[in-house]
Amino acid sequence: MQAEAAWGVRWHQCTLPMARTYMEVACRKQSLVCLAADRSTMAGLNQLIDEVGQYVAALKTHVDLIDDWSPEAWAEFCSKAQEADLLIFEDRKFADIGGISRKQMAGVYDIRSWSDLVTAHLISGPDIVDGLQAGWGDVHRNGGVLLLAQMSSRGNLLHPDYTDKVVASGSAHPGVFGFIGNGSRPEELTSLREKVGDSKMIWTPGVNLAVGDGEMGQRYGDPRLAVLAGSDCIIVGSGIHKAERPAGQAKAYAAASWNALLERT
Ligand code: 5BU
Repeated sequence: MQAEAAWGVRWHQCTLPMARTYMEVACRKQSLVCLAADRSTMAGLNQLIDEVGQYVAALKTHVDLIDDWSPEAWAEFCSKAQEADLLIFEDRKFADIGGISRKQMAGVYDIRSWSDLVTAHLISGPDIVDGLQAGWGDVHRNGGVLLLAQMSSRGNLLHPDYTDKVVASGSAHPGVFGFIGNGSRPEELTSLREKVGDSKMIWTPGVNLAVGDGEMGQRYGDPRLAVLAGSDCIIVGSGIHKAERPAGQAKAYAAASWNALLERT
């Protein structure tokens, strides 16, 4: 299916190159799933690509939680992800001033050289987005920033007035790919979508086919309801990587999210 037909108004208004790339990958895979690949070994991560790569559009990583990380093993993992037509999204949650965020894109992990997307808090002000974009620019690559407008965990401090300020500032910035919204609460997502309009993505963690409370304050909402409320990508971790049969679960999340997109459009 053509991306324009599947995404409707979002395709027309969300013109950032990385957003268009994502929407096309999602169409090829018929999946709005970003797998939160929270495995702590390189073998575990590579296995996930083999098992579920065909059912997901992006991989979300936490590069600093891997026990046996090495630059060579990571480079291999990233090429494997590219071959499987997956965007790579490092959920680094940058939060420092612009100049330091730029430097943090380099360093041991060299996030700027392999990430297509990263997350950032706007707590330090809007220059963080320029810093992160400068980081990609330093290695002549393009990338997009997802700003945390909401979080899925209980008791978080991203209150509605803070969300409004993040949306107002981020919506105007071409380096902002979109916003993280709370996938566990469709009503919060509906109101976030109203504020954001159609020109930016909303990606949502806190999604699971088994809704309710998760470990350590995590909360889960239903994938279909998240997409109908305005989410453009459901971020699913343990629902897939801890399942007995990850491929079967990934397929189910892909179908739920893709059918909901078609229903929404
Ligand atoms: P889970 O296993 O589906 O609960 O994994 C959720 C992932 O999304 C995990 O990697 C978190 O770091 C990430 N996450 C989240 O759960 N909630 C948030 O608000 C943000 C990220 Br931002």
